[in-house]
Amino acid sequence: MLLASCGGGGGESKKDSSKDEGMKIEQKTQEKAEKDVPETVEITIEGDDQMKFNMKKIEVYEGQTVKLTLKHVGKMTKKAMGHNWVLLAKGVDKAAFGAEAAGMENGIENDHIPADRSEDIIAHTKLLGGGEETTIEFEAPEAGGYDFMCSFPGHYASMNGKFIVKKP
Ligand SMILES: [Cu+2]
Repeated sequence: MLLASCGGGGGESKKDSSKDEGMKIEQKTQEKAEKDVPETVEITIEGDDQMKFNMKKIEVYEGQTVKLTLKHVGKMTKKAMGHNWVLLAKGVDKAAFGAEAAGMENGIENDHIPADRSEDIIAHTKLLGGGEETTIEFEAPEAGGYDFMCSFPGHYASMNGKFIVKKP
């Protein structure tokens, strides 16, 4: 009787430990997948004198450090054809933001970034004229789809795209 109860108990504990092992293996696989994502991702996006970005979609992973370089490959001045790169927070109305940024006073001096909209902006560059470039660094936000745009007056309608953040 003693033996039987002992065996039963042993069997039960064996079952439990194999369950644990299964969970551990699953966890390890997840950790490994995350490690395969580089800590930093470098992106270069160009704006030109035709009021265009050279990419419509940027993809990164959640939590990655994004090193983004904006290059103005045109020749026109900042006043005539300025470009910036603005990443809007989730759910921010692109058109409303663009209109506000365009209509602001002293826009050129303030990179066409409205001071009171900082909560609606994840990251942004300064405003560039032809031949200039700038690099910013920021952490990729939580997974999802975001909008990026140039907030120079009249540009957001053609200079915009999707910033996709994927789960590792
Ligand atoms: Cu622009």
